[in-house]
Amino acid sequence: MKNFLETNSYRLLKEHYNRIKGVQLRDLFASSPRRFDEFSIKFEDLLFDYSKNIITSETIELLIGLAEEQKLSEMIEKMFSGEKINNTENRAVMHFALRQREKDASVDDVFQVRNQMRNFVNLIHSGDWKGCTGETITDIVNIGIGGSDLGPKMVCKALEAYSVGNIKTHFVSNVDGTNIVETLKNLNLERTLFLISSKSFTTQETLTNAVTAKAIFLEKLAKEEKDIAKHFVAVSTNEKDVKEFGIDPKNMFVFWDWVGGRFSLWSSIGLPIALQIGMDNFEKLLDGANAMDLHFKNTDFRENIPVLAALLSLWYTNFFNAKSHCVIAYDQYLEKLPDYLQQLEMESNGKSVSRDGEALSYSTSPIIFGGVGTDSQHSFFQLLHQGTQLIPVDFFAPVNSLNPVGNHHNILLSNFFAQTEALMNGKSREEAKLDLEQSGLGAEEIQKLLPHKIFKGNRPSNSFLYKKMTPAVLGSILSMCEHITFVKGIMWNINSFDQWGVELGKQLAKKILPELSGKEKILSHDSSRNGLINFFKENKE
Ligand code: G6Q
Repeated sequence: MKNFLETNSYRLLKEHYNRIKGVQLRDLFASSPRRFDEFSIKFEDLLFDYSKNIITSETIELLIGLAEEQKLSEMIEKMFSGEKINNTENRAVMHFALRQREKDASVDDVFQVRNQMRNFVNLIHSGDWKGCTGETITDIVNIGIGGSDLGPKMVCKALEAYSVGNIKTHFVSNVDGTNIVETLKNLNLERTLFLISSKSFTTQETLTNAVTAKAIFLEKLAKEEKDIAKHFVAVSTNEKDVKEFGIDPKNMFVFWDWVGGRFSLWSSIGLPIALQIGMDNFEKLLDGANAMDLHFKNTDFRENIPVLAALLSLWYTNFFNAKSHCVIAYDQYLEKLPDYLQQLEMESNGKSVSRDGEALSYSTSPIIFGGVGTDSQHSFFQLLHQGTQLIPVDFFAPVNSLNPVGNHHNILLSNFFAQTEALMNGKSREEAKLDLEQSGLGAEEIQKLLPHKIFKGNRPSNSFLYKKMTPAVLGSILSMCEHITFVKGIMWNINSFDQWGVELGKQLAKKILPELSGKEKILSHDSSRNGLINFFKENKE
């Protein structure tokens, strides 16, 4: 692996880019009736259509050449064989092992913990697990942040339709007291179970919320300290601190340092998911992910969905100079997908030094943003269609709705199909002029309005269409996204599995915290920080 700007493939791609950059997608479609067949892949219940990208078959060949020069196959092999490819933390990267079938297991412990999860979920669902007043549990409050929050929260939302019994999951992540206070306001503590989810069990936000939850519980409900065992369980790698917090290690679900936080929803961090949808559905989620793992590991790059999607993203980032990447779900169940992908991609690939610590002279992760269709259409799509930047878009949509009502789903999907067409084809000057003429406007008015009505088009998109939202389909989609992130990291020669960038702010906050108490004026920082802190102190009620 090297600086890919120095590869032969990069040079060839650059020349190819100069030839192809002005090509219009409309013309590519007009000249090849088989374009969709050529640039789409079916994988189980999922269809990946990447035909609306500014590419030809030569582009794909050259991008694959680049992947080969960057030794992508070797790195895939290394990850799946458990090598310590997270080089700055000296750790293996084995989230795939969490979803392997037992017969192929790389790590036996995974199945012990999964059994422990199954027993626990069964106890909660059967009502055999009782709170300290003898009530059964109906509400699960997950206290965690970052990777210990975003994945499970997104999946719980996405698979809401598969909920079993009357279990409701709630998520508290922010250290802003409003988050926990508002969450607990309408809950009956007698029926509430707190999951303290923290890989390290040292995260300030999570521990602050956990201590508050425990204090509220002790004040309002518990008669004695041992009642805690009936309402608090922990998901962590840190047994010592879990014990110290007062949680019985029997009620602790472990995972391992080879699972990165943002890749951990498949581990016991997924306990809120399993509690909401049941262990059988949770295992279907794992199976769907495993199927995609095998596809990624064993399929030729020309037919490999994560590899192709990653290379296309790189094509826009490093050749078309795209700075962002948009994700739109025409599926209300995926409303939290953009938040989750934001962490997955931006925390993993938001790096500016190589694996060996050398400063990079090329762009890495684009800014990920997005939302659900059709809401986003009425919000920021204006910029996608007529803004000055090229922003590739990934669309996700189900063929079948889990909530068929009236004509909603056809209306929804017609918008999805229409948006991808509008982005691609745009509206030419002639077409816009004709529209205005047909609306009966005079020549002067048309002249004035015309520039505002033109859509340049030629804006690329991928479409991911799946039969319907199921645990297995979701598992495949998420595993695909993880592998896309991994492939980009390899291409850019960065370590996608650390996140040192989040440390500095944390350290500074620790220094500032004691300064916020007491009356004395703060003069030790720059004038802005002093001014802000002193304004805070003077006005604090
Ligand atoms: C994710 C990151 C980060 C982490 C949180 C919570 O990949 O590592 O988002 O998940 O900082 O960490 P703990 O689970 O240790 O509390």
